[in-house]
Amino acid sequence: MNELISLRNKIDGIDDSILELLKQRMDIVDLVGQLKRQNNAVIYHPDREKEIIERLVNKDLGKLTKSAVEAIYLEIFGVSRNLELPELISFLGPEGSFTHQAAENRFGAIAEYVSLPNIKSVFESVETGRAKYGVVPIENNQEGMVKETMDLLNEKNLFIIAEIVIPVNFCIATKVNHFGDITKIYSKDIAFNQCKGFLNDYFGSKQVDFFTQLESTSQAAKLASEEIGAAALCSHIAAKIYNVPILFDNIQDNESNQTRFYILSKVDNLKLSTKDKTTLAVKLRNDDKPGALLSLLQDFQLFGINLLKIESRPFKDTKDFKFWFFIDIEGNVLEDRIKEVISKRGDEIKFLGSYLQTI
Ligand code: PRE
Repeated sequence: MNELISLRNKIDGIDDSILELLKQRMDIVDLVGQLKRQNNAVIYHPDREKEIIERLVNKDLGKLTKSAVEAIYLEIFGVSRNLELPELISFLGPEGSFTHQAAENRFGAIAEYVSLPNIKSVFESVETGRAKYGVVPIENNQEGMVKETMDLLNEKNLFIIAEIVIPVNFCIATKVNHFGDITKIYSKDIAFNQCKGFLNDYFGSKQVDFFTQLESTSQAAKLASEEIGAAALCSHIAAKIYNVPILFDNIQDNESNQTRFYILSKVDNLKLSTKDKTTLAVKLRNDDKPGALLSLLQDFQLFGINLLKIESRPFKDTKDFKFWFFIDIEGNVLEDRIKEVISKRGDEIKFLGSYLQTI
């Protein structure tokens, strides 16, 4: 028995060394991946994999067979390729939407993007690992909070790892050189509504069918790229995707219209900075007694935590008219004062993420 224990101890020691070496290998694979992404090179190199296996199976393999070495290495290559793959980012589509613009602002041109039809499918793509990060809208400063995003954050187990704020800017994109030559403007109802002043000044005398309403502003940009005389009232990114020149920029009535987006991830990605924000979902335990909310706010005060936002949301799984709170506070969960208030409140608080505060 003692002999078995000592042999197992030896195996444990060797496994530690194998793991350490695999970690070192993955660090290098990561660098290879970065190089490949910079040069837009292909990730999968079956020729290189074959070369590695052939070199190894021609060594003294001891008790290992060639096919065992091959099987082990094919697994390793699979893990490597996964690591090297450009990050797949899902966003609330369609392509050319402001959420797409927010995603591109954050992740740049190297990342791969997938446009999904609704907020729930963005959450699910990150949950299942099909996408590494998901980008969804959370708030527009004119229209308020996006309820679906708050509710899904409460239901699912994803973390907010960053927020992005972008101005809602519209432009007129067309291949026509002079606005007098535009024969039609395509766009979406919201965009038409948000640019009424400009449209009235420049195209006020036109017939109603001059303005054609579509499902999305990217569809508008696509038509503007295809039809002679057509223009699109759309976002910059939609104009860019369909390669349509911008004739007028920033034509929205309201200059202060901004939308805030979240980047979602399966891991909380915690990092302390000088100005962080923490988002919580709070279900008060004694909400049938007076002062339940007050006692939470007093805890924030006690621990020196500044409240940034509080929104109430209904519980959907009960017939009662009960609600929970979506709360933003200043600070990071890595700070003791925030850790303490969360542990004091126990399961009343669900942590949704700590990230750099941009507004
Ligand atoms: C590596 C991974 C994937 C490729 O298919 C080939 C080899 C490896 O794990 O060794 C590294 C790599 O990307 C490369 O050498 O090009």
